[in-house]
Amino acid sequence: MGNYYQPEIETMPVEQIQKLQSERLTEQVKFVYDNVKFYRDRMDEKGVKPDDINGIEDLYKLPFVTKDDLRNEYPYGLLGVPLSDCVRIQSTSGTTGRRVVAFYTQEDIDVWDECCARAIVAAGGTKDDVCHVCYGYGLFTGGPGLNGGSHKVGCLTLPMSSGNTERQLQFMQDLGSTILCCTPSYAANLGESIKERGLKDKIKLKAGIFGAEPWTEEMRHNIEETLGIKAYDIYGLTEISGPGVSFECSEQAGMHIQEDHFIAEIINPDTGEVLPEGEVGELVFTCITKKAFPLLRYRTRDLCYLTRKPCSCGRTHIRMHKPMGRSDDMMIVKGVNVWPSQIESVILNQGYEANYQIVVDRIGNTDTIEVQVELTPQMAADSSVTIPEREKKIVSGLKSMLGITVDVKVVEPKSIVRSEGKAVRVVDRRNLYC
Ligand code: DLL
Repeated sequence: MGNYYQPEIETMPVEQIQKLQSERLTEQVKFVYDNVKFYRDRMDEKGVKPDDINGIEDLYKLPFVTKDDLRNEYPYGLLGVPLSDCVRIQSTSGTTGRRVVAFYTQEDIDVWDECCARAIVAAGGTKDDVCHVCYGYGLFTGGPGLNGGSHKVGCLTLPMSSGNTERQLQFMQDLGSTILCCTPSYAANLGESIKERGLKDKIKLKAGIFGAEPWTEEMRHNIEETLGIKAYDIYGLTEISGPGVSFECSEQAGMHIQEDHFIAEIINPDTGEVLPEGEVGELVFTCITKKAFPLLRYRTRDLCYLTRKPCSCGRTHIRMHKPMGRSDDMMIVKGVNVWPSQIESVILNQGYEANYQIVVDRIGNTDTIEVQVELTPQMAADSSVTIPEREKKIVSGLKSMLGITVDVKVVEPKSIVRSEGKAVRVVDRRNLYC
């Protein structure tokens, strides 16, 4: 293993991990109760006092935190430390209304970097590697997270960011990149470009660390074959820090959750009841070391199950199966989190009615998204605005709402099939969850 494998933590006997979690949770609950009014009010409402939480067995007593809570408390309502102790923000994709801004102290960043460093080492990374990071940099956590982890491991770090495939391939060859970090769809794209240009022999990649969006085992095999690498999954979310909340080891049999920093639970998304190991439900995280943005029992909306079956890599941290779906309607399209309600609000704001359909597909390795919007009868009778003009205006509204370009097709009144039950707003043909 490389120089950032931490066996004393990563292979700690389960009872010891749980003891550590209990100590950290107890402290963290006191910390948030004293420092965050939101938690104080919520716990008081539920009649829970910090003294009632003496270990992980008491976790269920705490209230959940949801994405709506984060929006309501935007921007500073969940801060656990004075703003002057924060050194960074990161943010989810989406609109002003939907955006979540997460804050970090320097210690929070150090922990996050450490989590990503462990993921890189688990993928075989050492200080001799050249780590090619083409997740986006900026507000998105992918680039900054893997960048920080790569520094910690001591790899030569290429902060490429996303896009500009020609430049990616040039640097990959010239600087001998050995570890590739990007979304699986971009990895597949790069693989295709390498194949088309006959560059496979000039590429030294040995491993890839891919996440931020769902991907199937078939996609993993294709990427492994075209790039000649082993492809490792990595999971995370902005609210909880970013990539590296969990990661795959060489067994590729679920992602180890970094239990010294996060406690995972699986709940029934309808009732909130905690489910036993092995059952599929909504993943919930409690951060036990983060100070600036300390989320307790945060509902991720990702559906999966947990397992503590021993892993032959020696790591004892619990594993999560890759997300098998979501308990809300969020889609990840071209790497961006998209809610149908965002699309609806743009359409309604431009005077259309809620007769629309969103069709998401994947052509080659690229996501496509088309929104079909129905004209109202009045609009159809109004010849002063042409259909292309209408489409252009919706495309531009959606671009500023979502940050991605969406194809728009304005269609005749009554041409979108009316549903007799729930409207089918989204047709996702990608089959991403396996
Ligand atoms: O996607 C953080 C990240 C960056 C993870 C780079 C891995 C690599 P968000 O933009 O906040 O953060 O999106 C979080 O993306 O709740 C999942 O639904 C989805 N997601 C993240 N990783 C995976 C994965 C980053 N490996 C949301 N498989 C999460 C499936 C994933 N879905």
